[in-house]
Amino acid sequence: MAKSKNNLKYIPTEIEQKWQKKWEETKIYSPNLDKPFDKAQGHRPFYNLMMFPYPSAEGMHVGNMYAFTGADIYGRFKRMQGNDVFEPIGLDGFGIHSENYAIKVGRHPKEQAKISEKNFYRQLRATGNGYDWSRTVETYDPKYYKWTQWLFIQLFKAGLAYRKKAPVNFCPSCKTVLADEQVIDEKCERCSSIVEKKELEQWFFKITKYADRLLNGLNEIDWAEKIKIAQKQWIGRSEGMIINFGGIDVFTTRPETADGATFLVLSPQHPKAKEFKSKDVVDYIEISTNKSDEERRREKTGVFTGEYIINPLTKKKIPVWIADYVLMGYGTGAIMAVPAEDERDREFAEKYKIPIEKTSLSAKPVGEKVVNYHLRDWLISRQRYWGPPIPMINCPKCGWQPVPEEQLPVLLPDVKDWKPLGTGKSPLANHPEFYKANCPNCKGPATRETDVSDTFLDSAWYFLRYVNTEFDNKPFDELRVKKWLPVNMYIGGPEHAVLHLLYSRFITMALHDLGFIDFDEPFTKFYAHGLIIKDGAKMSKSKGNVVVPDAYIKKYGADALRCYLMFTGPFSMGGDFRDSGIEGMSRFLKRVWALASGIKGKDADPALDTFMHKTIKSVTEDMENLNYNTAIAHLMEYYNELHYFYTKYKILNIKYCKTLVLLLASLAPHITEELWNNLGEKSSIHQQSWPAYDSKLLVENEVTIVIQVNGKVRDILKIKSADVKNQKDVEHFASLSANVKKHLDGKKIKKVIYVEGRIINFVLNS
Ligand code: ANZ
Ligand code: ZN
Repeated sequence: MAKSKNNLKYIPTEIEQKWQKKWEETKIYSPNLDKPFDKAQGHRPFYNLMMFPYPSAEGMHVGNMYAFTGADIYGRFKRMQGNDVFEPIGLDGFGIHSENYAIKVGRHPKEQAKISEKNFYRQLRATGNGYDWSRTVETYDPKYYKWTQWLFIQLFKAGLAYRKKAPVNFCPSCKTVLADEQVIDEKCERCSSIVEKKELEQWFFKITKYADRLLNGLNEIDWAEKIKIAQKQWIGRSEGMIINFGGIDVFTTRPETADGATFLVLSPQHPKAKEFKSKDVVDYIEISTNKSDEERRREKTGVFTGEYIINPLTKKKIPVWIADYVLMGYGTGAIMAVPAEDERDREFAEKYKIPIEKTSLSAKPVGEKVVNYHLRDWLISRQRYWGPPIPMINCPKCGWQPVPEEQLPVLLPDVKDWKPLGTGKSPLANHPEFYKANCPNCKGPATRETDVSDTFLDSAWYFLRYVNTEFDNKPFDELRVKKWLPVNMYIGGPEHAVLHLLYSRFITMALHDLGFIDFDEPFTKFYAHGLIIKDGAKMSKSKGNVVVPDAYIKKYGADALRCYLMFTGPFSMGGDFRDSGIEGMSRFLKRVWALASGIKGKDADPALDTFMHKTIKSVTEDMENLNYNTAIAHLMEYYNELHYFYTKYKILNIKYCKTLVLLLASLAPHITEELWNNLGEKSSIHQQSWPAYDSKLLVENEVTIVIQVNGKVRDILKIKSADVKNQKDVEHFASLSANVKKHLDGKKIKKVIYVEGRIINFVLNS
């Protein structure tokens, strides 16, 4: 073992694959999930989770790798700090995203899923992340979606799933209904087509029942403020009043402005609007029906009904208009318009020459206090193929019945005509062998639901399944869940601030209320990572600026790529990807390799001790805050110091090197494992304790030395007292001063006079 290792070359690919295999064989990242929960015994379960990925067959680019690696580094750090870390991985492969890709490449989604899965898992393994590979979850696996269907049934039984006919967003290109939140600026989130409105019968989850809980719960969780604000805005709670305004109920958040109401506006979908039969009104209603909410808000249009009502406060006659900036789905679908106070009303009044009158801001109309939310119920139905069939049966006699639990899963059949129809029906509706069923209640002939569920449902509960993958007879085991959840650290992209995070919170609350789990917030801490930028834009397939990690891993090793990515900036901010940067990181690792491979033992040095303890302290703090970039910078400084000593004395105490390797282990897991092994250690570095620092050793005594050139003071040098005895060191550090350098440059030094601990004088040749 002690045989000189200096001549061993650092060949990343060799050691990386070797250790990846070894880690999986020895299961060092697979904690015993049933170990008794005993704090005194030092068993501290720590669930470190990365947001569920939804990769396509093109696999991951370095922007994705950045996110996974940053999360993994934190998990590894927590493990070395003595926690029992559980870090699972899987993939969310159902849904429109994957199905659209299958359409694009002309392959059956099931077949495509296998290809994507294989490639994605291969890439993740090559990255060296410390996952528990014995517990993967894939949403299209019947063993998983059986329980997604079970979940639907629990919500149905609890009255939280219901059907209603509603105008829905329909994407003509994806040929499916979209949830409001999947429509961005009137366009489909997936394919950017302009979204249309369609009336369809759909399944909904009653998330609105949890609006207040979802709001209040935010006070109890450790999440980034910007994410909490996004959720609050999405829920959009507003307190207001319903006032009867000349016979029409209006919702207002500013009742005190009622005397400034100079007109009344009805939404075109308001029942009263249909009572006006003039051609102008009928035409207007017709046109506005096909517009999206966003379009309606942007360009304000309207039509005068010809009718007036009396403003109950001013007793003045005011006109009734119909305008589509007033939405039927909010408040009462009618407003008192106060152009003096409200921006939107003013814009409208100016356009249509309606009077604008000052209000006294103290009107006291009579009304009922109400609370309104912008949050809408969660639209679950998708008229597509690639998802879990909604487990419901419609009986002409008994109505909608859940599929009996012992009949789950309702398997998604292998069909050839799986592509979306665009008729408002799922492809499964062409398959009587699928939809013909017997009523679970009266056993008579009945029809199965042919829609599948929204893929956001798949990802709204997966964190519960990870700790229970071996159970086929239950979705999750009570004890396991009690021990491992809620998730201690959840890391993901800020773009999921609303949808995924809100749905997961809702499902958790519902499961809590149904008595399945004993907590109601799924993620104690949520950390939003930054994004990798390439050529000035976020790295993404749609931007066409994707960099694939594979070639870099082959050339420089996963460790160099990991460290490089983390070095681009604070993990919360992301950074710029540049080819030149990885070269530098690769050189740093080679230097660490050379240093740690050549070390022979020597006595400790007090000055180095201080540097080491300071380094441990800063790196520990950096890691805890996920500031991996500064952690790496501190390790580089520490390396330089060790290198300086080593070059000088040709010998170095081994503990300095071990500390370097330990502190680097979570960032660069392979090279450090190999070096650890070379330093004579038998067990994995990833099962070692994180180095501790001694705060007594952090302070070093400093001495101030005056630097002179030809007797003139040019700078001062602060140096550790341990170093003052060594004139060569003092000369070295003194010559680094910019001002001193300036005066020494190009000149020959005749001699150096050193008064120990006080003055160093460079005397030049004249
Ligand atoms: C008079 C008023 C005066 C209003 C004023 C606002 C400011 P939030 O906060 O989002 O709840 N409103 C009510 N129902 C509406 C609907 N269906 N479509 C569009 N707008 C609607 O907004 C509530 C306010 O938005 C209400 O208070 C109403 O205008 C308008 F200085 O009433 B307000
Ligand atoms: Zn029946």
